[in-house]
Amino acid sequence: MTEPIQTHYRTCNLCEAMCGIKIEHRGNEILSIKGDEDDPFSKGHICPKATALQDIYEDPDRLKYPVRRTVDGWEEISWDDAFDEVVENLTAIQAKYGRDAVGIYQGNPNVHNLGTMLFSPPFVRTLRTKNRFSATSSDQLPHHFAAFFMFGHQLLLPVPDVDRTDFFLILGANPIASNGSIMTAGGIGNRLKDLQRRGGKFVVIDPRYTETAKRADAHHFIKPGTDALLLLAMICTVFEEDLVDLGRLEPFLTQLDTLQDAVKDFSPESVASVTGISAETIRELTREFTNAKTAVAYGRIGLSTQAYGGVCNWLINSLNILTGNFDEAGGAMFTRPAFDLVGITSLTGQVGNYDRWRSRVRDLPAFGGELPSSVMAEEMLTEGDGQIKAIVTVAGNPVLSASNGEQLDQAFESLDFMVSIDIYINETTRHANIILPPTTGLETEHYDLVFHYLAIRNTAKYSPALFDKDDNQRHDYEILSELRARMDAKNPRPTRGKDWFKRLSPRKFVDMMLRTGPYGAWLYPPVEGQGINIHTLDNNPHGVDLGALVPMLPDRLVTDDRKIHLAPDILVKDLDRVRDDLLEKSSAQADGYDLHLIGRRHLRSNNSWMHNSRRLVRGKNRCTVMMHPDDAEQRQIDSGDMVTVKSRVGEVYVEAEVTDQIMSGVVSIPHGWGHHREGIQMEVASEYAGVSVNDLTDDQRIDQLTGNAAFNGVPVLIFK
Ligand SMILES: Nc1nc2c(c(=O)[nH]1)N[C@H]1C(S)=C(S)[C@@H](COP(=O)(O)OP(=O)(O)OC[C@H]3O[C@@H](n4cnc5c(=O)[nH]c(N)nc54)[C@H](O)[C@@H]3O)O[C@H]1N2
Ligand SMILES: Nc1nc2c(c(=O)[nH]1)N[C@H]1C(S)=C(S)[C@@H](COP(=O)(O)OP(=O)(O)OC[C@H]3O[C@@H](n4cnc5c(=O)[nH]c(N)nc54)[C@H](O)[C@@H]3O)O[C@H]1N2
Ligand code: SF4
Ligand SMILES: [Mo]
Repeated sequence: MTEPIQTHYRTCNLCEAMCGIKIEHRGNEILSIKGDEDDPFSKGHICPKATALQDIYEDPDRLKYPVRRTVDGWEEISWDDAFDEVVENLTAIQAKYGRDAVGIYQGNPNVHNLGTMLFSPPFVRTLRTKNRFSATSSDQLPHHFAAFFMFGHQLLLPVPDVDRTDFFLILGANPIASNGSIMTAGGIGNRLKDLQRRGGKFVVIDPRYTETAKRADAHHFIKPGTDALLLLAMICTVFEEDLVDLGRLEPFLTQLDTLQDAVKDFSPESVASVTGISAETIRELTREFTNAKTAVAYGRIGLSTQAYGGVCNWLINSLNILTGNFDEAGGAMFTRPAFDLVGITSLTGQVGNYDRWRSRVRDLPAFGGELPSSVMAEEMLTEGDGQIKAIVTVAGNPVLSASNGEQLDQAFESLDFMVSIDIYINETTRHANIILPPTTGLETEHYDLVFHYLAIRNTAKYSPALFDKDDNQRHDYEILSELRARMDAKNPRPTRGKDWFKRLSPRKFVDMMLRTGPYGAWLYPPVEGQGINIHTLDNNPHGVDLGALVPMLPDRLVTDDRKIHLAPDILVKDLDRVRDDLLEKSSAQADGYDLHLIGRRHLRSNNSWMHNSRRLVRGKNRCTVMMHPDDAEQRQIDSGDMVTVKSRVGEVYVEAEVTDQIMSGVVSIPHGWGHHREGIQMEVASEYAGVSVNDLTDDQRIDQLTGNAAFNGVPVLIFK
């Protein structure tokens, strides 16, 4: 008898948009993946990547059992042997060289995975190493940095209230391609259309005329890495033209005068030529922003992965605050999620930290318990006490995603031992001695711990696993738990007291946090007279809508004085660097590196790891270097020509795409490609290899303040 067709509802966990999806399947056979019209948040929206969940599930290249690298290639081994070998090596290396000799790198899918979100922290603590790294310092670290110093908690990230704003200023983000980031808003395209339909406007500031810019009411090209100046000039104008409107926030703000003083020299006239935006445009933009009934400035990757990311994020918050657009409907707002990570960590004091230790080689401060990903290679390659001799990577592919990938290749190769928890043998994991492959996607249960808390509405949704795992498979959290237990057993001083982790499954954990959270059983009854617990979510497979964002201040603040700090010293001081580098140094570049490199994302791609889905990668080559016709003509380059792009650290040979949709002087290559490297086992990805832009980005180019990678604005030269 054939099995019946069944329907399963869940949340797509590939990007931050948290789209509800509806999967029809017969047993283990997937028949269709569509948008879930009944999901109260995403309302049926999906993108082409959702269907690739099927490709990942069925991918013959995906590892299903642990493998060990030998001189004759990879061999399958048992879980028990794999765990033994990993723990033996890690403990031996720590015993011989000290705890910091083992490093760990956690990649992006960790934050899209309930199990790793809950079970990584105890595992990391068990390693007791200072050499912790993650994709955070290649991404949103500057947001955390600004939040920590302004609001007292690194996780207090404001999100733009897109559904209610009248004026949306987007800097360095391309949500039509990325589907939004630190702004979880399924179907962002429709939300932007609604904004325009209700008479609102959105304006994009970007060195490229992006998919989002094309739909905007206005777009302004900006020279890469100069947004801090634009924001300073806007704030300067707000003060100069008396446009400050603190509203409700006035009693819980400090350092207004310091901020005014800090920005006073940055007139629109003084920054116009450097940013490429005229003084008149900057003033007009500021007036439009302040005159709008509600407005919100929002910046993402373009601003946080540049040399002044910390300052940019501080200034964006400040602009919103000064104009009455903070913690108010239509402005930048904080969320109140059902699993309230910020609430709990505010109570326990885990609000973040800065400079508790420094990196050994470059002396860069740790933030939030992690060192910058840009120092990872040198910590492995530079000999001496404290050198990293072994590394654990969890759901990360730094060879393609962190700066100076070729150096990372060498660094991983030089290690005594490496273990990767990953589903593929890819550019990074090919260096591992052992790979421990978890379940993924449709085989896992899901509650979006991180993205509910970055969402533009308060919602909650739990998805059970669609497919049972095979007996031989392990979930990420089971792998982490087992490693932790075995490491602890070998440790003369085990990390005691955390053993409740052993007894709590992710589902029970979520239930406990929901019950004690802001909508929990006895505190707030929003659903049919009952508070939320896991059963509420079981009974609402499309998700539960908990309403629009609400004002949260001053209660949510965690600064000592319960006030917003508008001008933290450390950020104000960094303006010297902005001034010196951008206004005082000549912009002429040494060594002929006369173009500035930026990145880009494509709707059908997701960082480095989804290129093994044929339906996503097929079609026209997307891994091209975009350049302006004037720059191309000077170098006698035509579209389709193969060209060499060279930076201080490396070079790539790539197809040129000549287009006036990029600012002259700027070129763009997407990240996540470069699957030509030897030894990877991803057949489709290898066929569509492309080149890695991170073979050009420079590990020495960081935001000196936060340590975040400065991928954008890298000086390069191009020739045919
Ligand atoms: N030049 C440039 N570089 C960039 C960026 C840029 O804009 N420009 N963007 C940066 C940003 S924002 C980010 S977030 C980083 C991402 O950087 P990384 O996180 O290092 O890279 P990913 O490509 O996301 O790699 C994810 C890895 O996780 C594995 N994986 C997928 N699902 C699972 C799972 O369920 N469990 C486990 N254990 N493994 C899994 C994949 O096989 C892959 O190896 O890249 C950064 N790099
Ligand atoms: N389809 C798809 N979706 C994704 C991802 C993906 O790889 N593919 N990755 C996910 C991840 S991990 C993240 S973090 C988010 C990121 O989400 P977004 O931040 O929206 O990502 P991008 O599309 O890289 O947009 C960054 C924009 O900044 C511009 N830019 C570059 N340099 C500068 C600059 O100096 N100033 C200004 N003003 N702009 C600049 C670029 O031209 C680009 O348009 O996307 C997520 N969603
Ligand atoms: S937008 Fe993101 S969450 Fe929505 S379907 Fe696409 S990948 Fe999944
Ligand atoms: Mo990211």
